[in-house]
Amino acid sequence: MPGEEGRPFHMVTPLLESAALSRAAGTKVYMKLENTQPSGSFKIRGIGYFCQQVARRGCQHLVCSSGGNAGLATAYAARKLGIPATVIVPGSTPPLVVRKLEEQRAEVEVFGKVWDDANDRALALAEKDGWVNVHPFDHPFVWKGHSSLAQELRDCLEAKPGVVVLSVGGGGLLAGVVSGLQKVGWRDVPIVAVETRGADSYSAALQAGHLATLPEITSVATCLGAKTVAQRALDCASEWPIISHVLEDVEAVAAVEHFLDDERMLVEPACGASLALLYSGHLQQLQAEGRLCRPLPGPVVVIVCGGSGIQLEGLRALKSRLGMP
Ligand code: PLV
Repeated sequence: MPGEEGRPFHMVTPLLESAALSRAAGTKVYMKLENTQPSGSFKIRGIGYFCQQVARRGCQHLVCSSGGNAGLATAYAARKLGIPATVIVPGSTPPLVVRKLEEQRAEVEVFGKVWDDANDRALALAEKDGWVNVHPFDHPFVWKGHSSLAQELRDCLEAKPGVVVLSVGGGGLLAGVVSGLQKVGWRDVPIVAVETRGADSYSAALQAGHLATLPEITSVATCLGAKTVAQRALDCASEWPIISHVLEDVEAVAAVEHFLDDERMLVEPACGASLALLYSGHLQQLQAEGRLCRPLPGPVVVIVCGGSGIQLEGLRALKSRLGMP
């Protein structure tokens, strides 16, 4: 019998049809509402699982470098497990997230400009005795935890999806979903892997045929801002039909606003990127180019990955920064 700490920390999230997204995409769209997870994003699936595993092996202190959401998941899991946590965030992480991390009783350190800087600092701290580094996207436990998402889709949908749409930062969500789809036997369901320009390290790696490191992160979708993706994410592309797609910050932010109006939920631009694929006509464009079937053999599932680093004031600020009306 698994005890309390053996139970997963994540929730089984709702899968809802969206009339607005279906209208925009010209086909039936389901939203997998990962924004309703404790800690505000899908991250608790993989990171919750990782933290449980290392706690069993005697970890005494968790340290996580994060754009915000992986840190929030770590802080949540750490509190449940009764282990202290230190979260290193880069300067690009909104102060709102720092406050939320402190509310979860994590010790917070702001270090460097982008996530990669914070990662260097976390790796150094993790050298201490009993400390364990929680990587936000590059660990098999993290992928295994994220893979539970595909099982839930399998339990909920009558027919398999025609396509799964998700956002890519370092590629942990992608790697988890691929492994989950492999497990449930939905072998021919393509995935559209969406990034914003200026955080497009997956697209860069696919084009180069090997891992590529972006010189800097210029996108406002800071939670997609890993300069280099995980090797596993790149390997997935040779095992699975993955279509990489890059769109603009303005489209991702406009999608955040549309989604708020349509579905009454506020998400980060990192998640807006996936929504923009549907709102801004990119899905139809992929169909017109013959990269996706038309009609699709099943519904679209968009992973609403969520994110806690946004409030109305922040959305307004992003719009004015991007010169949006
Ligand atoms: N965010 C990571 C990495 O940031 C973090 O530390 O929180 N959607 C949201 C809302 C996210 O927070 C993230 C990752 C992603 C998508 C992308 O997930 P990934 O990294 O597994 O591809 C720099």
